[in-house]
Amino acid sequence: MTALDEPAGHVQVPDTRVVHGTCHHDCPDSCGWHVTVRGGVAVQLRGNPAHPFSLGELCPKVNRFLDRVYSPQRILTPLRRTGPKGSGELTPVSWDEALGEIGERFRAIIDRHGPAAILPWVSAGNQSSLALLFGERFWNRLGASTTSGALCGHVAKVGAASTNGTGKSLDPSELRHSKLILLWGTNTRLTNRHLWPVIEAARTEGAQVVVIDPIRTITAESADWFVQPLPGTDVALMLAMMHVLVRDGHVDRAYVDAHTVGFDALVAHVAEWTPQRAADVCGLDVADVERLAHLYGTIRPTGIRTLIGAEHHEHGAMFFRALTCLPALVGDWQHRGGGFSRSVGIWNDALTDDAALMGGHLSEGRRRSLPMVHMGRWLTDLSLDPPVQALVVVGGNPLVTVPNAELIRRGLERDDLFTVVHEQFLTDTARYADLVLPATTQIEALDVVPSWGHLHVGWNEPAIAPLGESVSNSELHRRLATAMGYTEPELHVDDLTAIAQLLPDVDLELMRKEGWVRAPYPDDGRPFGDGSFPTASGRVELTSASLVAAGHPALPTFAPASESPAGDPALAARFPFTLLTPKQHTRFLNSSYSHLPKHGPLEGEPYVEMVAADAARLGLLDGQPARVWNERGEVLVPVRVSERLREGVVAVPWGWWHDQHRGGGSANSLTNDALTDWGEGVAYSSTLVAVAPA
Ligand SMILES: Nc1nc2c(c(=O)[nH]1)N[C@H]1C(S)=C(S)[C@@H](COP(=O)(O)OP(=O)(O)OC[C@H]3O[C@@H](n4cnc5c(=O)[nH]c(N)nc54)[C@H](O)[C@@H]3O)O[C@H]1N2
Ligand SMILES: Nc1nc2c(c(=O)[nH]1)N[C@H]1C(S)=C(S)[C@@H](COP(=O)(O)OP(=O)(O)OC[C@H]3O[C@@H](n4cnc5c(=O)[nH]c(N)nc54)[C@H](O)[C@@H]3O)O[C@H]1N2
Ligand code: SF4
Ligand SMILES: [Mo]
Repeated sequence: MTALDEPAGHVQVPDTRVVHGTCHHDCPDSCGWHVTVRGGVAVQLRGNPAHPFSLGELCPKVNRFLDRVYSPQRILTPLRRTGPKGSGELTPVSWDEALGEIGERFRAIIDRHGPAAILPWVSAGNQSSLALLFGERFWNRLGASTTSGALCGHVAKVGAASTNGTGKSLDPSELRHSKLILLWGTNTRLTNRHLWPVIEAARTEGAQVVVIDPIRTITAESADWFVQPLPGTDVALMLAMMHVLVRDGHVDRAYVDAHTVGFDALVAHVAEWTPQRAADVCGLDVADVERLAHLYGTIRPTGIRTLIGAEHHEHGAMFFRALTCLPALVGDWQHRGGGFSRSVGIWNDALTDDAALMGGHLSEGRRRSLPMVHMGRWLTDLSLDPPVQALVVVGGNPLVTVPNAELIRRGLERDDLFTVVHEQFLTDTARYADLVLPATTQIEALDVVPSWGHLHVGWNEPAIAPLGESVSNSELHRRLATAMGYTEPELHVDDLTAIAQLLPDVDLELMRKEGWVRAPYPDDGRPFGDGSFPTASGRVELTSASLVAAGHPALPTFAPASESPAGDPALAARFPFTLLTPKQHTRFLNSSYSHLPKHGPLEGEPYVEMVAADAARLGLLDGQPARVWNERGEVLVPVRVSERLREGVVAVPWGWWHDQHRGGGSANSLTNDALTDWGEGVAYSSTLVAVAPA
């Protein structure tokens, strides 16, 4: 059925209503939308013009969201595997049968191995609060293992917190007050499109925009100036900027004396980081290093905007540690529009009681935790005590989204692993499930959506009833609790009650009517306007005793990634290219949409992008099939010759499913599953590959 078709035998009902909701995708914009419903069918989904951040616009993915909702490929009943794992051969079963089987398998595993042998793997396919967090009540009660670290965002937070004592940063909408905007490792026009008008507004007031990225992205194309360092080298660039700030007298000494610790040690440390040294490490002209430092030293206020691109390296936390030293040196936190801006989800903490929603008190002891990123490793490690015997994937497609995917595939192939996937579609991961359970889409379930790109928590009113037998994430976990015979009332509360527990001080009727509630944020726009920082010293820690205690350098320090040309020349002799796998498509949101007919095919097929000089050296022509490989896996993709990269750097776009690549595999068949320096994030971009004609 398509969005505009009425169900068979349906008689047109005159009542048409408009329901407001909030996009659930793991995207900073958390747009507000209006769904027009006629006779129980959603017939139109459009941006809500009153939404304070998205102002009525959605995006090329979600403009066609109803194609997703009413896709003939939607999973609408529980399914049980009938063929080999990975074959995707499944047959419909009832919820009773599916839950009966889960209860039986879980009890047997608990008897033999204990509850820690069961692991929920929850990702942000739906980042609404109930979808993401309510299920934790059940897993706490069960005593299942849990995952630590994250695929996205956590490293930026802990890196920033090691300098400032908190991951809090500037509301990105405050960039309209900046006079210099550094978009450092973020592709705003693609990944955070509703922020672009704010940047354009600052520009009309005279702000300059500089993009710092190893790829000449569409955002770089729109900048006043584009700086293109080699991947993973930015910390060297920051140290040279500090060197110039000191050398040329651009440090705000009064601010530094009052609000930082370790300045003298930093000055000694950066003395060796001449612009020439950084230029050599980053592959930049020394004049460009000087110019960037000069602009930063002389233009107040400067707003530095960054998201996730730079986090996905072995030294991802150090990037944020070093970056957050810069605003303190120039005193930028004093000025409206000065400082640095990452995810602002943390400001919602003043409204949301996540702990109450997750029900930690239901857990009898500490739950074992395994790094989210190391999925392939722990799924294939039978020496773990206990080994993972049951995996429940909710809101994630790890075979496409997690590094070292071929190792994950080997884990998912284990005959003795009981895998349950709660999904809307038969994803690459769901094809390996013993049971696939049908999930609702955002217009079918009540929820609230905290944003990480603006300060509004959005209300999401269900517009239509769940399609088929699909259930929301919260309903799934209520049913799992029933299947296990758990009777604690917290496990069975309805969605509205759970939302009230999450937002104890919010007038929910008002929020429901208006569509959102704004998180508290300083009126004068300055997150650290009073000059105090929640570190041990109460100041910005240019030197950090707590980092030293955790085994890290006291000062911001550059080191090449272990898997990089400078970090391992012997490996680089075999795999000479650094691989980037950025978000590239206007019609994809992470792994969602590439399989839908009005999304995927319009983006063409996945490819490996490289500059003409590299292609010529490899004997490859534009459009010719190439093999891209390393010791973890390979993909076969056509070559796209472009001028967007540096020599020695190639890019394979990410988000496509395995069957959309010739010969299977996907970008993450190649990527490095090393943990970041701290924060247990992913070093996706610390990856070396070889490329040759296929
Ligand atoms: N190589 C490489 N890999 C990356 C990245 C990269 O840049 N390069 N980026 C990383 C980043 S930043 C992120 S955040 C992750 C994202 O990784 P994921 O969170 O795994 O990816 P998504 O595609 O956002 O969502 C996964 C699934 O959630 C399902 N889903 C949507 N709504 C619901 C729901 O309400 N309930 C249930 N049960 N399922 C639902 C969708 O159908 C989809 O299949 O990927 C990471 N992986
Ligand atoms: N259209 C679309 N929008 C999305 C998504 C999507 O899949 N599609 N995903 C959403 C999600 S989950 C997230 S987390 C955000 C992420 O939003 P962004 O962080 O903006 O996106 P990324 O593509 O992960 O990385 C941004 C840039 O970092 C660059 N980069 C990589 N390594 C380095 C480095 O060493 N130094 C520097 N300076 N730059 C580097 C990449 O080349 C890339 O252009 O986007 C969200 N929005
Ligand atoms: S995916 Fe992002 S930009 Fe698109 S509608 Fe959702 S929140 Fe807005
Ligand atoms: Mo993300």
